[in-house]
Amino acid sequence: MNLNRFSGNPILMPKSENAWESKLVFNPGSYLSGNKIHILYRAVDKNNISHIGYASSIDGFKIDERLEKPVIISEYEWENLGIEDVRVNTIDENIYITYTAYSTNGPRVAIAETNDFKSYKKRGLIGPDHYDKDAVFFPKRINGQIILLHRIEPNIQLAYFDNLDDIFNPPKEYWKENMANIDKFTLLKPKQNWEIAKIGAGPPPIETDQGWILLYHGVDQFKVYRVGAVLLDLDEPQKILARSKHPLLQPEEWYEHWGYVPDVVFPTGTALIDETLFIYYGAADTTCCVATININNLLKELK
Ligand code: BMA
Repeated sequence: MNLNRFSGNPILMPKSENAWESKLVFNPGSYLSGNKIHILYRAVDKNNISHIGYASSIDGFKIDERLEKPVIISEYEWENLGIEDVRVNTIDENIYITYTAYSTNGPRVAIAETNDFKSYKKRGLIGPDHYDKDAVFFPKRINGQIILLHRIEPNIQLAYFDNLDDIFNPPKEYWKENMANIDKFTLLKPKQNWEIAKIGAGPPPIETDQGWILLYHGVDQFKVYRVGAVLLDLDEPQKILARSKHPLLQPEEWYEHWGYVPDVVFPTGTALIDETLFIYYGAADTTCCVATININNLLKELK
């Protein structure tokens, strides 16, 4: 099973005229709304600080709009080393952006909200006070609960919330108890050689009639990043129904081999248009790319 890379990749490259995105642009989150795909990408300046830029596409391939200024920048102490790796989520029909907030404490998970991709309201850190990344929400409640995927190395974990407000202000001992019982909350561990070092969730899971498709990245012992997929039960997402034995995508093209961090494909966004699943990914931590697959073929292959 292989994804079909767009022949015009990369779709976004660094822009030397804009200092904030002059060095690297990669790991694009995406969100389909009406007939437009909103793309929020990580942009790195000469001082290695990350900001978030905005672009959009109608057909999924061609970039129709790209803003000259970043839309999310570092403002607070807890993100003073930059804002990285956005995922665009739906929670209770509203749009929430999860990102890695980097500071001298290391990476933490943070969240912001938007309803128009023009203004963004930061809601601060969520998640445990621990090295944590790759946070993404299921796009709808399951059995009444809001479910977060996140990554305490090397595995992918789940966290359950009854109310929206509990995400921002969890009950006092919430994360302490969660971390103390981390095995219970572990969804997925590395399995194959190509993902043996660590794994992390990609875009928000995609709902199908046969289960949730979760795309993830897997890292091998040589730090090569590839894309894997699992199928999770619709009502009990901690149940794994199928898992890719081989990667769906691995570094093969020049733009995936060559760059600031060579041999990386890092999926962070999707858009499902009819049966075509568009997958947005960062290549070699340097550019943004897109690949597609027919969703029914992906399901068939997974099973
Ligand atoms: C991870 C993150 C990603 C990056 C990947 C590969 O830790 O920093 O943004 O794409 O490493 O370098």
